Amino acid sequence: MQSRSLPATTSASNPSPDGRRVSRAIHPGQQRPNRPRFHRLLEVSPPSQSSLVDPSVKIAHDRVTLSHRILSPPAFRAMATTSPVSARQAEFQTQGYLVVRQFLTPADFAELQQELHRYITQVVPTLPEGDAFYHDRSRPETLKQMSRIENDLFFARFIQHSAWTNLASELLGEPATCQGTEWFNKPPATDHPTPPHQDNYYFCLQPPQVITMWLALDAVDAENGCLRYIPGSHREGLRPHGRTKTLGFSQGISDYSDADRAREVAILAQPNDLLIHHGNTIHRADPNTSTTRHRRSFALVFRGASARRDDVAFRRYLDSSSAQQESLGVKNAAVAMQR
Ligand SMILES: O=C(O)CCC(=O)C(=O)O
Repeated sequence: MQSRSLPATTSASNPSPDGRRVSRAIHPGQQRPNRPRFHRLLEVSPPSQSSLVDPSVKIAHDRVTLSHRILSPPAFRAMATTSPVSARQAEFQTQGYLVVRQFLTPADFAELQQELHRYITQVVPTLPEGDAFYHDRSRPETLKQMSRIENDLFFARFIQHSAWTNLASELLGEPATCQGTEWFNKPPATDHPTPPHQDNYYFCLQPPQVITMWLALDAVDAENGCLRYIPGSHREGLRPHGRTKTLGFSQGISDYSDADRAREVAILAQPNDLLIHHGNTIHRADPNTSTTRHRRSFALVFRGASARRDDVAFRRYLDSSSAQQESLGVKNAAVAMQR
C-alpha cells in the first residue's frame, strides 16, 4: 500500500436525521446528485445465531470483553476493551490473528453503514477504475472492491480514531498509523474466490510490522465466503506468490497445498465483528455461493513505526499488479493500494 497524502476535499455539514451534524465529503468535480442508488448493497443480513454454530467449520473465539465507551469525536463513539493487554496481544502473537466481537457501538456501526452508502452512491461513480472494481461493470450492484476510501473527509477522520489506533499499536507493540482503507464485497453468486495470500507480499514492509483490520458488515459464514486463516503462518516467512486471475488480488500463493488447507481456521462473523490479521498471516476465502446474500467488509491497514518499505520489491509488485489489471480489462490501470 502506498503512503499517500490526502487530495483536497471540501465538506458540507448537514444535520443528520437525529439532529447531529455529520460531515458530508465532496470530492473535487463530484456531481451531487440523483445518481442510481444501490440499495441492495446496504441490506444487512439479520444476525443469525445458526451461523455461529455451523459444525463444518472451526470457530475462532475472541477472548475480549467489550465494555466501556471511550471518547470524543462527536460522530464516532467506539468501544474500548478492558481485557488484559497481554492476553489478546499474546493470542495475536501466537495465532497471527485475533477476533474482537462487536467492535463499534451500534450507533457508530450504523453511521459507518450510512456513510458507506453515501460513498458508494455518490463518490464511487466519480472514481477512476483502479479505485473501484466491479464483478460486472454494467451492473452496479456487483461492486466488489474499493480502495483509498480515506480520501473522503468522513473516512479520513474515521480511521484516525484512537479506538483503531490504540488496538493496532497494542497488537504491533509500537505506535501504528493507518495506511489506507479497503472495502471488500462478494456479491451474491459471483464466482470470485480470494486467493490464498499474505498481505505483506503486497506491502513489502520490513520488519513486517503491519496488520489488517477487517470489520464484517454482513453475517459471514462458509456459504458466503468467510475468511480462513492459517494460525501461526505469520511466523513462517513469506511464501512464493504468482499472478492470479482475480481482479483486485493480483498475487496468490503459488504452491498452496492440501496440507495448507488442513490447517485453515474458518472465521464466522456477525456484522460489526472485527477480524485482525498480521501482514504475514496466510488467509483466503471461497467464493460466495449464496444467491441472495452479500459478503461485505470494511478494512483498515495499520503499519508500525519501525516498518520500512522495500522499494525495489514494491515496484516489482506494482508493475505486476497494474499489468494484471490491464489484462483483466481495467483501462489505464492506475496503481492503487492493491492486493
Ligand atoms: O475480504 C476478502 O475476501 C479478502 C480480505 C483480505 O485479503 C484482507 O483484508 O487482507
